[in-house]
Order: sequence, then structure tokens, then C-alpha cells
Amino acid sequence: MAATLKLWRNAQLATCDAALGVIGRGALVTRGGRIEWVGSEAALPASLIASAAAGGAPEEHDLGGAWVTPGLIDCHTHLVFAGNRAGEYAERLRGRSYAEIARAGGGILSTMRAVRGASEQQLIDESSPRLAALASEGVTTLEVKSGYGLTLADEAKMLRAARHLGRRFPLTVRTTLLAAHTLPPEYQGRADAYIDTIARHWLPELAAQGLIDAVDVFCESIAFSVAQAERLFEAARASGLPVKIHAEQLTNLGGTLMAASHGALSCDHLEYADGPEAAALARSGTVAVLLPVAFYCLAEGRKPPVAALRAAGAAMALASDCNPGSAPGASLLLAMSMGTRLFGLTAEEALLGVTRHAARALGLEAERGSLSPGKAADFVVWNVRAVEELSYWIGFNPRRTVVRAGEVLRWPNMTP
Ligand code: DI6
Ligand code: FE
Repeated sequence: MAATLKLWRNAQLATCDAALGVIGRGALVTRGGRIEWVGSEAALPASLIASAAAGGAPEEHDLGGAWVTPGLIDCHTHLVFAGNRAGEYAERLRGRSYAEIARAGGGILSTMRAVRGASEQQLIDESSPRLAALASEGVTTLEVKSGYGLTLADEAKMLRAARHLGRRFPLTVRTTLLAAHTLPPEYQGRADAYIDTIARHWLPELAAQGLIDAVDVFCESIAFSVAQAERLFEAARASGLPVKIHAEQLTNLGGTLMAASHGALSCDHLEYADGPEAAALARSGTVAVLLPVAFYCLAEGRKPPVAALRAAGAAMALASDCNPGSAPGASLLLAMSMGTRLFGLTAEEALLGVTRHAARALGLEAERGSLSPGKAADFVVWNVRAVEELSYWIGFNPRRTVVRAGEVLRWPNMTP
């Protein structure tokens, strides 16, 4: 059976193709799961309509003049985990630092213990509501990192849970191996040996099982060094996998410059980065992924160098960083609000940061992130009068309709 041709008309399109790419009275034509044509309704090619008519009545959707954007992309999450760390948050409110708690065996290690003790099904069940919350805001593509298992079996369990969520929910899940998140107790005092184990054994094994799309590393004084991160990057290249890095979040170690020299997809956090990092990112085409929810929850004093990134011409993305320690939330719209108010992004930068640039941070720019012919027919119809409202509302979700792979998603049937 031929894929259904659908016409979505009477819309204000923010194509996010180049800048916002606004088309006032626009239309989209989709065939199956792909966009076939985008443009002004007046320019709709008669041949397309005729071919739809030849295959039966074309399915026509009048969007009533509503704003339409590409499906949102959350390009940095640790969404699969068990338990939570509200107790640690209470301690941080009383003045204990994130790094102090981590050094005392809490932090990531506390979630590691919860994840090791959870079955794959429990991980799926606990993570589903977070994923549903993101999806209800119009997120149609989501990255999920491992990094709370820290054994081969437990990392594999997290990654399988993430893949499972991608099959059960109507969105695309990309998985990233973050075994180098923190040093597990089995390797205390032997960080190089741990990195070696990941590089030689875990990474090739998980890649062979088809469980990973990219490799990430937490490069930080409380985690792994630049040299250790580079060792992993070399192993990732040997397995044909792209790389990304958590860098300059709490201190400046130089991870960004190294990652850019390896052509990393993205460098994430970047609060302690500056002009040289911005220039290096722009040169290598590596996306700067900004995570304002973590900045907010850690009460971080230093902001990422947005002016320098902008001046250098580096692409900036925004993501939720959904995780139980530094960013306990599942709202990409909130990340957009915080990205504008706290980091100084414009409304346009915030929207491009969760569409076009977020797609690039996942190596998916050829397939998603803008309303362009050939790309996935993933888009969101919004109850807004102006597209700037997407980074304006706080705790209010103006999503009207989500179309994923050319199909309208029905709410509240989002529970798996
Ligand atoms: N940086 C972060 O903000 C998260 N991971 C990372 O490398 C925090 C993860 C956690 O605290 O559980
Ligand atoms: Fe993170």
C-alpha cells in the first residue's frame, strides 16, 4: 500500500531551517513518515494535490492558523534511573555542595546503587512518567545516557530499558554510553584501569549489541581527566561511534578543546568555558549544549559564555539534562525559559536550540530538527499567538497537537 499523502494547511510555520524560517500562511505535505513539501499555501504544487486525489481522498488537516514547529529534540538526558535524591537536595539547601556529597559516596554513586538494585522492568516503569512528560511538551526525539550502572551488565540493562522506551512510546530514542560518569567502587584508586575496561571490553561489546549510538564522558575534577576522556574517544572511533563530552561544568579542565579536536558532536554544560573554547567549537562544528536546569538546581554562580559562543558562530542547543542529582525535572520548555532568562539566549536561539541545533548534537541533522522535504514528519501544533511564547510560559504547556512520523498522537493515551 502506498504511504498516505497528507496535507496540513493554514499554519504559521517556524521551519527552523535557516534561522526561524517563518512562513506566514504555510502548508506541509507529508507522505508516510516523511515531509514531502513545505512552503506557502499559495505555492502548493497542483501535481501533489492531484497525486493525492488519484490515490483516493487526500487527508487534509486545517490547522486554523496555528503555529507549527518541528518536533522538539531533547539532546541530553539521563532519564533512565531508579529512585531519587531529594534527600541530597535538602542537604544542598542547607549548604553542602554537590562535589562534597559526591566525594562522600553519595551523588551519582547513590543512584548507581538504586539502579544496580532495580530490574530492567523497574527502570522502564520508573522512567516512563518522565518520558511521557517530555513527550506531552512536543518532544519527539530524545537522547538517553547510561552511566548509573557502571558494570557491563548494569550499563546494558539501562541501555536496553532506554531502547525499550523508544519502542513503547511514540518518540525516537537515541542512546549514549556514559559508563565514564564516575568511578565505581570496584575500581577505587584505579581510574585508568576502569577507562581501559570500558575502552577494550564494554564499548565494543555494547556497540556490537546495537545498544549505543554515541559515547560520552564526564570530564571533571570529580570524574575523569582529559587524557582518560581522549582514550575513550579513540576507542569510540575504533567502533565507528561519534563522541560527546560533559565538560567545564564545575571547573575548566580543557575537555572542550580536546573534544573539539576530535570532531565531537557536542560539548555539554560549559559554565567554565570561555573565548578559546567558543572559537574551537565553532571551528569544529561541535554543538555547545547548554543545560540551564542543572545550573539552576546547583545554584551555580558561573554562566556559560553565551556571548562568546554567539560571536564565534558556534551552534547552541538547550536540553533538560533530566537526572536525579543536578536536574530533577522533565521539561524542555522550562529549559527554554531558563535558557533565555538565566543564560541570555534570545527566543529564536532557544527554539533553534531544541530543534535544528539539538538534532546536530545527536548527529541527526540530515533527518530531523527542521521542517524540510525529506526529513521526518515530526512536528508540533501550538496554542500560541507568537512563537516566542515557547520560551515565555513557565509551568504551562501550550502544546495542541503532536504529529510524529506523519501521525497525530492522541492524548492522554501516552501511557505505555
Ligand atoms: N553532570 C550532570 O549534571 C549530571 N551528570 C553529569 O555528568 C548529574 C548526574 C547526577 O548527579 O546524577
Ligand atoms: Fe548530564
